[in-house]
Amino acid sequence: MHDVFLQLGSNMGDRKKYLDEAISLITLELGLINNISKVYESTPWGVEGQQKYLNQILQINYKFEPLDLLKSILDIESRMGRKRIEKWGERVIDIDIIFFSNYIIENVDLCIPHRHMHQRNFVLVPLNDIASDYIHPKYKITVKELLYNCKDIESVYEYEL
Ligand code: PH2
Ligand code: MG
Ligand code: MG
Repeated sequence: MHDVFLQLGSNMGDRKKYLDEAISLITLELGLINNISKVYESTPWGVEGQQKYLNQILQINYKFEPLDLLKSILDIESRMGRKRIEKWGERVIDIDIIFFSNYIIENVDLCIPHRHMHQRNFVLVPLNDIASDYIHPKYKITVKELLYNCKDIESVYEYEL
């Protein structure tokens, strides 16, 4: 079994409903959820003029390999109505692989651990909720230390349900 951390993001329509729908599909189709962070709201990182994001991190047990997971995630995103029009465009759902056990994979289609995770509070804050002592396989420091070192100045707020 692989220990996988996924990040959910939504910044269109009923954002909380989309996070919950993704959680149901992931549980049914990918693997049991071990742990789940609180939901956080933040301004879109790297783009202007979009609705705020809700983000949440899940830890799941996954049986297969990274490319299988990527394929299933893209399939869930498209069934949930995600349209890919431009990079960092608004989306009903984004599901990103943050860690896949201690794998390090760096190619054009897939980068694990997530390429930018250590530079973004919207990833590190929820991840720190459930995996503060987890060690980044490439940088060899914990999530807690990544968060402490992170230069991102954007605030991430706990979302009141
Ligand atoms: N995802 C992006 C770009 N910017 N900003 C926030 N706050 N949350 C996200 O999930 C996010 C983003 C591209 O995937
Ligand atoms: Mg993303
Ligand atoms: Mg994505």
